[in-house]
Amino acid sequence: MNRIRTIGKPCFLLILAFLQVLFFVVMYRRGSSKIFESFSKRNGKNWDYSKVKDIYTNLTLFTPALTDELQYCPPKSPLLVGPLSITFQNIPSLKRILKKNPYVKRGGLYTPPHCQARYKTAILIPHRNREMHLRHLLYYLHPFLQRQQLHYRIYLIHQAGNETFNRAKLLNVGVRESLKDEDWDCLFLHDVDLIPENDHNLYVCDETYPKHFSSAMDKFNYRLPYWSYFGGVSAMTPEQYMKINGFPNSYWGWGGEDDDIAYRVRYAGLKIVRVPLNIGHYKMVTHNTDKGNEENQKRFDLLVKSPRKWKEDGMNSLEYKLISKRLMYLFTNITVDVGVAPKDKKTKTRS
Ligand code: UDH
Ligand code: NGS
Repeated sequence: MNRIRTIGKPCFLLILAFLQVLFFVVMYRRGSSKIFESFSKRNGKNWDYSKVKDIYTNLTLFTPALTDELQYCPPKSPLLVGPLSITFQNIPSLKRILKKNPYVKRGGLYTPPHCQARYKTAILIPHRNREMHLRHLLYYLHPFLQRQQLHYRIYLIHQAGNETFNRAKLLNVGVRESLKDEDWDCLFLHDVDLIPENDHNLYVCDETYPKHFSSAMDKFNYRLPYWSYFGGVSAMTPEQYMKINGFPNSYWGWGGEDDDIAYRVRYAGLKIVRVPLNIGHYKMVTHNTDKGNEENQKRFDLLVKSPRKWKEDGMNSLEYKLISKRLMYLFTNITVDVGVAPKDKKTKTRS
């Protein structure tokens, strides 16, 4: 009874209102993700990104083991160095990348030569007309994954033709095609222009939930742009991917498909887990809007329909024409005809 009377008192309500205003001021001034970042820092190492290492340092010291019976790689790789020096000043040639990665086999496949890997990770990159970005990514990603002692393969899912780009559908194709090669533990859905800056950001899936890796991108001042953001780099086990029915095939052009995927995760009774902001640092190669990937004017309508559509638009309705699958020196190139956007789709150039 007494407590009810206290709650009813004007001074109590005033304090409550003050606390509420204070909460919003702090959130607004510092950015919510900055606040969560400080929580995450308490749990982890406070990395100093002004002290960086070359990604190839001492990498080739680990030569093939002399015996056929390899021991499991240690649970924590001794090759990890932390923050890495990433620059886009010179575009490395494929020949140079190849020379620096002598243990990478055709198709962009790697198995540690000195120990038996604990994880098998497939990297799936949606692609068209971004060859320069691809060279930067290959230069940094190969040694990054080798430092983590993973068994891995890099796949490029290349959209043939000049029709509107469809990132999500390309990733569905990548999942289907890569699982024909091997029983991957983990599927990485990786934009071509994002380079991880810290090799402690392990390219391994969370066993229970879909995981977002690019939680702190330089273009967003190393914060999350919004709470449910799931774009850039994320990863799922094949089981998680099938549980959300993969990605929607119906998003043509820029935007919204990553938000749809984030919704699907929830509809399927899962949640998104994230790499802490102090480790999930990524540098983006800056670029302009791509021709053929203009803003999708239908994306908000599609997002509204998402709760009804997710079970029928995805891996279970995926149709495409495989044009070729080539084992290049540093990656597997899957070229695919994903079809065209429905006729009534209107797109406009982003301003
Ligand atoms: N992609 C291609 N080719 C394209 C379009 C997209 O390869 O023509 C791939 C690529 O892997 C890229 C990903 O799809 O990283 C996502 O592309 P996006 O254009 O949706 O996202 P991104 O973050 O750029 O690369 C956002 C638009 C930037 C506009 C900047 C205007 N100042
Ligand atoms: C949101 C988009 C996402 C996009 C994110 C970041 O607004 O697809 O911005 O974009 N969602 C919708 O448009 C509904 S970025 O700054 O990387 O160009 O990923």
